[in-house]
Amino acid sequence: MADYNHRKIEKKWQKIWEKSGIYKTKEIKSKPKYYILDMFPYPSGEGLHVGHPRGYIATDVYSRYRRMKGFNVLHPMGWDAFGLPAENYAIKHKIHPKIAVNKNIATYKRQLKAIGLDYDWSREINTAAPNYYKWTQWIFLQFFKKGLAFQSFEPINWCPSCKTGLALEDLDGNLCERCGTLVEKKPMRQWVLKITAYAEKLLKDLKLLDWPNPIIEQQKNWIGKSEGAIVKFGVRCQMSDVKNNIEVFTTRLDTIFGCTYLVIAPEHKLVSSIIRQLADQVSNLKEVEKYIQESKKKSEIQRTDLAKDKTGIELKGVKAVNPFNNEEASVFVADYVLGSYGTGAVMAVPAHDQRDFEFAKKYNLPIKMVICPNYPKPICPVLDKAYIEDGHLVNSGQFTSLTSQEAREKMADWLKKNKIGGKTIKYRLQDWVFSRQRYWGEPIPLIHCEECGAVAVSEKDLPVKLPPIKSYEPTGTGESPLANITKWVNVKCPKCNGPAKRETNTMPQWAGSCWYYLAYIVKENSKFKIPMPTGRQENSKLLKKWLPVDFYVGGAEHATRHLIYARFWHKFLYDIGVVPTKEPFHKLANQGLILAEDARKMSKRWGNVISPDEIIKNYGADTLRVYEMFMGPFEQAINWSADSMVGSRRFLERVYKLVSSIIRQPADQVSGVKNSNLERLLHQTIKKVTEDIENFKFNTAISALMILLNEMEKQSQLSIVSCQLFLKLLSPFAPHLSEELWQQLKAQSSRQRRGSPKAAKLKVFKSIHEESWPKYDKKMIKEETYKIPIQINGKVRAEIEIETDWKDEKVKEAALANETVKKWISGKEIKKVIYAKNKIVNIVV
Ligand code: ANZ
Ligand code: ZN
Repeated sequence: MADYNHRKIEKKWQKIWEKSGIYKTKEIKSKPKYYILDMFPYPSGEGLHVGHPRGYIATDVYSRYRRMKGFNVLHPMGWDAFGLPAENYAIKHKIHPKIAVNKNIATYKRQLKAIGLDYDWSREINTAAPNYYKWTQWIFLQFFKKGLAFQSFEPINWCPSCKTGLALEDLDGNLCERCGTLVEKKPMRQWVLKITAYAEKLLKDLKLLDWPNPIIEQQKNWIGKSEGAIVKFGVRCQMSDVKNNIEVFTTRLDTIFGCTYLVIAPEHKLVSSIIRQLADQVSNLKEVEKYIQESKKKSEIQRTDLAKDKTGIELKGVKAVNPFNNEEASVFVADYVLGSYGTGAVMAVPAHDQRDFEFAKKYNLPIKMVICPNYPKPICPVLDKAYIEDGHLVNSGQFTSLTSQEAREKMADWLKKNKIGGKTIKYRLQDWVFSRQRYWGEPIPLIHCEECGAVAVSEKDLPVKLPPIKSYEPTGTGESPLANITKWVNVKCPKCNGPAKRETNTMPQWAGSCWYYLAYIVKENSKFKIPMPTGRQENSKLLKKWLPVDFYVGGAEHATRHLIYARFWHKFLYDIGVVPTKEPFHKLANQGLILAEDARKMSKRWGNVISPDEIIKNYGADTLRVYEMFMGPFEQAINWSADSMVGSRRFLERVYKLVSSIIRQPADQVSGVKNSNLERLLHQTIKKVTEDIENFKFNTAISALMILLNEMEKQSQLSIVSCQLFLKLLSPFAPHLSEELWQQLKAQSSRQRRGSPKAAKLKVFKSIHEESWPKYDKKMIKEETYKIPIQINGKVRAEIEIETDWKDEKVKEAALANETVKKWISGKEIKKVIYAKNKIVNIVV
């Protein structure tokens, strides 16, 4: 018998599948749709390693399964080609990013195809292609027109190595997420998207989603909703009365009678304005200014680190007035308070907040307890740390004796009545810094005119193409390299026709991935037909049909970046009437990492990278696929193991050998062989594999197939039908081998039926992947009936036969109806019938 020649088989079927277009998604009305999506890769220069395709293989298995179940499946793939990773790679290797990216795409595509993934390549997209980014720019313009894209001059995070401004989401602590460099604060002009306008919707609609809990939690924390109050403190100086107020944000208004000082963030506008207005009254002005300078060097993470010693400096000569009791409190500038959160100022309550407690101890500030844990005996303990729980109020004027909860309500009402504050909600989420001072991104389609300000490029002039350029390295001046191309920069104002300049910043790398799942749906003849808000009906029908993405699979590292950004864009597009659903991705799963055999991340640096090319060449794509699905639970990280990989290869070799032996048998020997035990196992396996695939438990699905194979190998004779069922179950995992054997079996069985080898020639090619998914027979999966004993008053008197799925009542009835039992109990009163499941029935008379 010829050996299992994976190379020949895999090449052959990949060609035939491509030619016959079986994976192309057609707009079939009669079938229900299923949209399954992978997080698309940015094509890096190294190509794929064996860890990358774990998720792609999983969606491939799932989409094949769904197709066989009768769904019209959309399973597309594309390239996230703009952005820093691609550009940094290009700079390092001194290749123009466009050339580098295209080369890398070619490599990725070849590798993905070699794995036998069932993508509909006619819908392939590339975020860096002008026909694609035309629409990225178009969506940006819609934000702009609604006032949700605006210019800001606030200091932002700047990576001195990548030479660009970054969004909060691009940081890893206080390091640049891309290159690990410590970021700085730099004031500069930038475009910002008002994602905070969607904070509440982003939070609320999480409950519509079927996502893993950890991701939901991360999104909640990132949005960071806080319900609290704003309070205005008056400002008083020794010599003059001031009109200034200090507004603080607090979640613990109930503690306000314990406020003994105020803290303002060093970057707060109020600090500079107090210094300006009251310079002569702040006695330690020099020191204060020095402190402010120092704090600029620290990152937010350093500043808010709970373990770090807190520093600050008093504004001597300035006092704040607590509106609740008119008491004076000193005012500090301290960098543990952030300018970017709340109001940038805090009422410090050392008795009930740990940071304030430590600060108060250090600077010898009064600690006043106002929440008592020992109510109704208001004996407050001596504190060695802050008491941070709720309790009852003490020393709090008219509010004394209320619970914390009641006090927060009543005090907020009081503030509102006196017009000095009230309830408010704050979010941690910050607006999205959306401009980059880099070359390799979508140009922001705006024009600056001295007369008209920032003006949108006319929609008919989109895309604003990224001009070809020789020197694309970042300048570091805060300007993008595009600023140097005067020919491109100088244009006429679309409004007044006067001289104007193009915006030279580009969009961040996350822009293109905010709508790519829509692009796959509306791609037609290499154009994208995004429906205009005013409605191009035929296109919105497509979006209506395919949205939302039913199942989205990718890495958990995107929890608070891509998945927040894309939800934000989608919600905006929903509000302007472009998309029909509130959320883009209904169900989500995250694959675990595949680590190297040494348990480290696969990386060039460690020299432990395994390429799928090698595995496919030596063992086959089907082996790679089966192994990656079998290696362990899908969401868990796991080490690569060459030995186990070879085990998967053995499994496929055994399948090949067994089915080949059936194919070679004379026809009359394989037909009509029935074996009830094997058939039962077959149906049990259909049930198990079906349920496991549904639940992304691929490893246990494959082990069920292994058990079935063991049994099949033991049979002296096997029916073609059982082989066919086996192959169908295996086909999502090992599509090439299953197809090869399936087609051979088909030829064999039609020879049998028609008796002529000629008739066996197939006229129309029908792939196993277009066959229907096997159904199990409920009756078949039951174990045979079995016997249990019946005791009467402690002695075994009879035996009955029962079936596994009988309910307890039915077993008891059967016991009482037994002829022997009837004799023993006739004329007696039955006191109790006890059934010990699957073991024994006890009758007490
Ligand atoms: C007084 C107080 C008393 C507070 C108390 C807490 C406990 P979350 O829940 O995270 O929203 N805060 C407000 N703005 C701040 C800023 N810009 N930088 C640092 N801290 C700030 O936290 C809100 C609480 O964090 C607020 O409530 C405020 O301290 C502080 F027993 O006000 B609290
Ligand atoms: Zn960087």
